[in-house]
Amino acid sequence: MATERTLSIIKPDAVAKNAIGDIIARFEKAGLKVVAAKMMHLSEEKAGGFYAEHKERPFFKDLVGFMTSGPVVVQVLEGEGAIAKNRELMGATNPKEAAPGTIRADFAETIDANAVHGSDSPESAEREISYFFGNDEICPR
Ligand code: RTP
Ligand code: MG
Repeated sequence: MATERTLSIIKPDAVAKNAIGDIIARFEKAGLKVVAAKMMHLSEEKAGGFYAEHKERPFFKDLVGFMTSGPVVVQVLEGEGAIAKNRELMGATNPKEAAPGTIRADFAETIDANAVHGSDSPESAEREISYFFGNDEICPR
């Protein structure tokens, strides 16, 4: 499998729980490398643009409200099959359906406050990485 990059966000609920380190440790233990990272408090515009694909969905307003409710940690993860591997570590969108041992099963409470985001395809990964990081902010390793 090819080396890939994916965008990961530790969402406001997980940051508020002091789970940043535990979550990043799971990525690293699974062989993913952090090649870019920053903490930021998203504006409505930045969060809305990020989730533009969901603009017409009934949960869009709540999603943007939640993503702007506190700081997030945004990172680029690199590794073999990084996109699928990250989605596997995250678990299902709804934490109640997430497999035991996944990040969402262990750190998330609800489908709204579900601890992490991960790109879902190579196309989204490319768009999402460049939405948050310039090339000079990514450190190949
Ligand atoms: P994400 O984009 O955050 O990694 O999550 P995902 O791919 O697993 O889920 P997606 O379908 O892209 O939805 C984005 C986020 O919107 C919220 N959501 N709420 N109330 C609902 O039915 C509903 N569906 C989705 C979740 O917080 C989800 O992470
Ligand atoms: Mg998604």
